[in-house]
Amino acid sequence: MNFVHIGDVHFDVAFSTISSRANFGEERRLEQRKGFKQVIDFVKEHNVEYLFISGDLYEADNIRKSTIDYINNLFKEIPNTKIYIAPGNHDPRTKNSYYEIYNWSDNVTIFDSTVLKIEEKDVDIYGFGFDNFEMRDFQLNDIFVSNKSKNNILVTHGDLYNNTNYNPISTDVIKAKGFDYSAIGHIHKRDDYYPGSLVSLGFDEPGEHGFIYGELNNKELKKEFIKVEQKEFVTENVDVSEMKSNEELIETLNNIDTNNNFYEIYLVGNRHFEINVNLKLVQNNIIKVKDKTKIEVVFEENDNTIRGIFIKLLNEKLQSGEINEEKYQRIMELGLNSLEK
Ligand SMILES: [Mn+2]
Repeated sequence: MNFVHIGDVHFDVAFSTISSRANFGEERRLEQRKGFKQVIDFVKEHNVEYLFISGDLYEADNIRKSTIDYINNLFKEIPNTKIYIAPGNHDPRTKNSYYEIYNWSDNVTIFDSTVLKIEEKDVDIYGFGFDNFEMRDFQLNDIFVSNKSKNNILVTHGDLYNNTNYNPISTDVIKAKGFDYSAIGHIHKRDDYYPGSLVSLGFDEPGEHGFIYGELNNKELKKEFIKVEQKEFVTENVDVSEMKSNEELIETLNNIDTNNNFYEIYLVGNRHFEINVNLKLVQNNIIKVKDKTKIEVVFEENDNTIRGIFIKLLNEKLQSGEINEEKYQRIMELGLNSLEK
């Protein structure tokens, strides 16, 4: 048998933290649609028998019916593929959720919090998901693979690495159960269990994103990661130590080859001018600029001018822990600016 495993699409997520630049959220939502369509096209092309969606397919708070229609119409385009959805903590199968009230395509099965075992010709599928925004029911403990000679697959949404309220399940328990493949969702970074988010949701999800294609025959698993075409998120440092003005800084930012990706810039080093970056003057692919520079303070130990005494006092306050680094930097800049006027 063959399958595609996707997780954490988060359709209609607000993208609130990174939508300060015009149309960014809208553009990203289009990428979610495009990425999902790429999955369906792949399923068609490779005659994929099973599509496993391991939760957080959409954001319950923001999801629009038009998006559900979009998803379901694509499901209808692959009538020979069996689709199994394990709802997650962002799209739980609550009483008034779309999982309950919507008329889904015939090829779709949606799990709830009770473990369901589905016996197909060449695979047994065990699945369960969230019926509320939190879940600590430990259903995995009660699952026992009944036919060990058959292919066995687990489909669920949960936290493998932390004891949270999001279906905490451990890799040890999963390994002991003897599944041939575990299709899990929740963590957005890809590893052996998680395919990661289908489309990256921000700068904390750098690099390539996509889905898993697997073939499982006589308990022999072959799987590969399939990249989904999308703009990637990149974080880069720009050292301002040698720069003399905002203009020079903005020129430097505009000369970065962002190669159609989204950039977040950390300004680092010692600054010699007051940093004030007007994003309107910066290329569109740079979404955020964070100032992490430090002010360079040159002074002599025996400097007994007001400036020297001010610096010494402030250094003492930092060393004694009376003020933190951030406060130190701010007071130092304000103080030196006013003393040097
Ligand atoms: Mn989740």
